Amino acid sequence: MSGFAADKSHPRYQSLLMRHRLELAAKAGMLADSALIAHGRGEAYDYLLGEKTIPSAHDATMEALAQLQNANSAVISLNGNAIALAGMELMQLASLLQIPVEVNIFYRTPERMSALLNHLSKIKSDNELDVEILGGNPNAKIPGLEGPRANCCKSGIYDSDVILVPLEDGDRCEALVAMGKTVLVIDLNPLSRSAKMGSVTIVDELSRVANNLLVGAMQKITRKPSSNYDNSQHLQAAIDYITSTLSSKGK
Ligand code: PTJ
Repeated sequence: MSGFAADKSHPRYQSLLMRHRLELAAKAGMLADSALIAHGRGEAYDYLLGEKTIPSAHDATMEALAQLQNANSAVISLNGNAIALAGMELMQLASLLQIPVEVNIFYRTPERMSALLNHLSKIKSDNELDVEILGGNPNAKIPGLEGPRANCCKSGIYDSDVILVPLEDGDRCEALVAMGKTVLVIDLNPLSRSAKMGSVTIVDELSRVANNLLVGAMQKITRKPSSNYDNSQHLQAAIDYITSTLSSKGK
């Protein structure tokens, strides 16, 4: 990757690589002005999680995969940070699962939308992926939301029954749940409103989740969604993990 000098043996290689991906995406006009602030908040939680997938997050990831595989009409919603950090892996996942992706951003400008859509189209053509990329021509609105962030596509987010939303904001997550959808959230902050609102919240770093979902889909791990999945129990497991990390670091 151009301009990225860190050695793979560096203990924080993965974290540095993610920062570099965000820097490149910012230069290409793909990110919101506050994207790096949001990422920094995520990094702080990731540090407390030991920068690894904890068991409850792995379980939530497998539940999310089961939900995506068993949906009638699943979609992956992509914002600036998600595309910068794991655009390739999420496109590969969508291609394997034969579901569309939809670019749907909080800070919507025509310039950002076209930079993000062009980036995904390039990933698609360079890797010969079979994915429908939605978001360019929204023709529906998420009820209960004001402004451009309500815009979505009828054949994507609007009609979906299961939606994967990496780094969603609390309001939109709530609005999607109110539409009756199964909302799969990725958020390193187990205390966030989206984490609490989600049907299945994966408290893990987005690029690790994308990779775990992709590996699961490639290994053709198929299971039915659990009938008694308890999101709050999984959030509590993440909080307990963080608390135990803090008390052991204090010793
Ligand atoms: O591209 P846009 O316009 O849709 O804007 C995207 C951002 C992320 C800027 C926007 O959605 C935003 O401001 O997000 P928030 O409200 O700051 O929320 C970001 C949440 O994601 C926080 O709870 C962070 O802890 C979490 N987070 C940040 N980076 C990661 C993360 N969770 C998982 N993986 C990450 N890499």
